[in-house]
Amino acid sequence: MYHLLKGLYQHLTRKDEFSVLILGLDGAGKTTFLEKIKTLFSDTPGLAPDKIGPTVGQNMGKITLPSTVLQFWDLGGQTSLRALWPRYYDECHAVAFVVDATDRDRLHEAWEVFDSVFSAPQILGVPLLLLANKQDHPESVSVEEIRESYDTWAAQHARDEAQREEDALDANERTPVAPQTGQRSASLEVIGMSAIEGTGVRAAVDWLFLRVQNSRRRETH
Ligand SMILES: Nc1nc2c(ncn2[C@@H]2O[C@H](COP(=O)(O)OP(=O)(O)O)[C@@H](O)[C@H]2O)c(=O)[nH]1
Ligand SMILES: [Mg+2]
Repeated sequence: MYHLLKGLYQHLTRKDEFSVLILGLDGAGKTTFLEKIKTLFSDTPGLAPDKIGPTVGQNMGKITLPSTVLQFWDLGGQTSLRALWPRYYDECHAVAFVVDATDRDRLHEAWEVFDSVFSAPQILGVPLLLLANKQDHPESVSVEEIRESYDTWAAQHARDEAQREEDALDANERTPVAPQTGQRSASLEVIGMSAIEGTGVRAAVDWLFLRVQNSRRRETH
């Protein structure tokens, strides 16, 4: 009974406030994205791109949408700072992962980091959006190519994992590897964006806004 009443109370007084993590390698454009969100969706304009330095620690930005508050956490992407990300996983309602589509040399590194987010147990069931940033740049990889690049990397990664498992197991005890990540990647949403110019930023926020409303995690808070 107590739990029922507590649940009802929480339901009635619930503020629709959701946390969105902005993750990605350093230099991907996470802070530029956050500042553009502030400019487009709040009364206080965000920092201009030339005023943004490397992020040490975190930046936060809150925007108010119809009956909903979205709180964005832009976490530092340098290797040393990535170790802090999992501390935020339990509390987040969605993840926006930003990829620098002009940096072909670091795409694989981006996929490795993306995969570590993707396969974190706390992130299962949390809406995950991939943003192919810097689409304004003439050298940038298109959304289709970004998806292809990830799929190719993920397929290879799955084969490597299966091989490792096979090597580790006795031939009689082999079990098929769960294709969980593969299944999820098929439904992965990729949006092209230019955080500097603002193209795709509204589409990204709209997607996150809609998805957090239906997020399973919402029910547990
Ligand atoms: N051409 C282009 N450059 C961008 C874009 N977004 C960010 N940048 C640049 O990429 C660099 C890193 O951006 P920043 O937001 O600090 O990346 P963070 O480390 O992920 O927070 C800066 O020089 C930005 O001006 C974009 O959409 N297009
Ligand atoms: Mg930053």
